[in-house]
Amino acid sequence: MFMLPIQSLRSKIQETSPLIHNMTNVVVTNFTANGLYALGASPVMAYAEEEVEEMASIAQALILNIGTLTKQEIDAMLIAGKSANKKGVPIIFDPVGVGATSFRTESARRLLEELDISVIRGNAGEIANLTGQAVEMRGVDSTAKMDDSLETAQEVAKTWNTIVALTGAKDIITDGTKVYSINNGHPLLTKITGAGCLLSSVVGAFAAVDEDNLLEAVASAVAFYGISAQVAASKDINMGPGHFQMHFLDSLHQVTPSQINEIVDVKL
Ligand code: ATP
Ligand code: TZP
Ligand code: MG
Ligand code: MG
Repeated sequence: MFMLPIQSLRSKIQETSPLIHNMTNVVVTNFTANGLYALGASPVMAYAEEEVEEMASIAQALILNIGTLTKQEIDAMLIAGKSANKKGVPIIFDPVGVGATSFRTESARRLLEELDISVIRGNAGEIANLTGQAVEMRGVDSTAKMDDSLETAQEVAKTWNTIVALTGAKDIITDGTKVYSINNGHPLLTKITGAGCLLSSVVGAFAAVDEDNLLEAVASAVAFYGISAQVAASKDINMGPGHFQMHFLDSLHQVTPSQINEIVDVKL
């Protein structure tokens, strides 16, 4: 039986506190920083054109998230991204709401064309819109069905020579050839904002401590995140989104190796 290195990468994050440079949206900034701290990483948010080149060059991962994009922010992302590429810092791209407006679609294409992106993490609609299919989006939420998601994820991975994490009730992690299918997670994740955005940053933290197998690091991040959500939701049978958010942050910090082993549900 194969095993993902979930606990060993998680321990490495706790031991080394990798610096994660987030260029993210105004909705999820605080939640993302708290989630990364709970995991054991060191978050920093930095956006100014005057400093992003320097910040990205000293980070262990760079997260580009277009949730509340502006032209200025995309220009700054390109500066940060080129600096990260020069230093070999992995870039995680979250194409929030791509397909909802032409500005989002054009900006996502610019980032993909001009940067070498290590991982794209998005919902089914977002990943489909990156193939040129016009899939309807409800703002930042996916309305896409999961039927042909595997082919879509593989196509995006091959086109941009990257790893794709397509998330939803089931998650697909692929480099275009090898595929991990992950059945962890909890529906309450769809009732709080930033569940996807924080996951993209958590993927960055796992990528930051990975030495030689990025695909497994990304799958480990997504599985760990889903397991943490299940542990959080199990604290109370009547749990609502407010308490879930609080318990979820605790779980990212407190989930035990034996809970990971018991709950993990991954197929290769
Ligand atoms: P959306 O904006 O469509 O909600 P998102 O960017 O927030 O997308 P999701 O696809 O919701 O991202 O993924 C965030 C996390 O939530 C992932 O860990 C995923 O596995 C989990 N998740 C999403 N939907 C479900 C579900 N119905 N059941 C279990 N886990 C889910
Ligand atoms: N609007 C613009 S960005 C954003 C909203 C609601 C947050 C999206 O977060 P997620 O993680 O994709 O659900
Ligand atoms: Mg969501
Ligand atoms: Mg999202």
